[in-house]
Amino acid sequence: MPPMSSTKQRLSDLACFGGAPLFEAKLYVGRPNLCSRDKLHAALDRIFDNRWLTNDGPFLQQFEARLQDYLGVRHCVAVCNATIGLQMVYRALGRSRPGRRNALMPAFTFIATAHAWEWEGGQPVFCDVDPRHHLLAPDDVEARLNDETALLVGVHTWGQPCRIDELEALAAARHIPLIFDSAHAFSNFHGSRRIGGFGHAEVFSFHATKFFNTFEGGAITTNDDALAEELRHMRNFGFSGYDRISRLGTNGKMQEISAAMGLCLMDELDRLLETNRQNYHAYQKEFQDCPGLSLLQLDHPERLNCQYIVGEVSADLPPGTRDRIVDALWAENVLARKYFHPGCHRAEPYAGRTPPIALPVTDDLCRRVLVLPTGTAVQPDQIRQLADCIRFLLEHAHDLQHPQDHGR
Ligand code: T4K
Repeated sequence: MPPMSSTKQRLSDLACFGGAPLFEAKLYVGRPNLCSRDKLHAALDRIFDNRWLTNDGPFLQQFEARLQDYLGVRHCVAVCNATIGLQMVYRALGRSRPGRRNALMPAFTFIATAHAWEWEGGQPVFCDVDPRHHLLAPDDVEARLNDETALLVGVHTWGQPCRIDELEALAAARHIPLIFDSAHAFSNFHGSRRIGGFGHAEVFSFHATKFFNTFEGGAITTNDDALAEELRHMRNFGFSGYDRISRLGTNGKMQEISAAMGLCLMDELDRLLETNRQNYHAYQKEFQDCPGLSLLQLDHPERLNCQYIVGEVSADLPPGTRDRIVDALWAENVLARKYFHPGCHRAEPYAGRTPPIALPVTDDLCRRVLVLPTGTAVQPDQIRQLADCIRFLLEHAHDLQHPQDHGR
């Protein structure tokens, strides 16, 4: 194999044209951040000593208490993943208005936001987002609200708080429950409060690819005592005591080892946040003069987890350029992602439904957005090399071949 190439000067230097890849080891979006091995081993020893592996164990209780304290919210119900968490909240709140099946939500989100509601027998109604922040647009929500609306779902996309105050006003005026999919927003602030206590409930993801993870996992947060109790029962098959089943439930429980991972990683949150913010600023610096690609600018990066580095390929470049850039990056061992492509409204089972909806901003973003690697597995000099490579790719956008299959 030819040696790694640190700069690309000719087309033949590109890995997609036979050159050496920029990086020897793959750079991933969503490479898990890890805690101290020794700490997790010690926790595992205690789990073995306890012989208590799941079902409301001591690590889970401690983890939930710590999350409540950290997020400044009355209740935290840890779950096995955010998708089940969303399903539980949708079921608990989405049926308060019988006969209504529609939940308004952005189409520019991970498909789980929509699937969880569909899974509960509802029907997602997709709304557009704003081009600057990629967040649910309240005016589009207002235009689509009607007597069939059961729920309003905001998504704190890329960790940015969505337009919470306006969505709260819209939901309150119509007496519709408001839920936030906060999968990206753990530890982030809206004003002086952390995300977690807004709307009727919020749902976090602690999936391996999130900056804070519990292997798989998530948490529902709420200030509503009755809702929290209902969710705790729901999480455990509907049991409200031994031999007492008080409602329909599921298995949404978080295991002890996941709660232990969460506790260990909470001790390292400052380090993880610092790394992400440094990477964010390094990316901003490297890409400030990069014709053809602009990075999403966060309003207050010092108050956000900065876990996604989001680029937008210029609309002036030929159609398909984003896809060709992503393919070329994969060949260089940079596994950039096209989140969120396709938009939910163009994915099954929603795409085949009529009438087709026009969501111009979403459609445009889905064609142009790419997400770049960050987190503790990415080093500052790699960001510089990556920026040089992307600049070269953009300069030669017209020469790039059609997307090739790099083993995806
Ligand atoms: N709502 C929103 C807005 C979300 O973004 C998500 C999830 C959810 C709800 C649902 O949350 P959970 O039910 O998952 O708790 C990934 C994640 O699986 C998903 O959690 C996340 N959002 C979504 C944005 O990204 P994929 O299909 O892209 O995952 P995958 O396997 O391709 O992994 C992404 C990259 O991370 C890969 O390049 C490889 C790398 N990776 C992944 C894993 C699992 C690693 O290096 N190590 C690992 O262990 O969805």
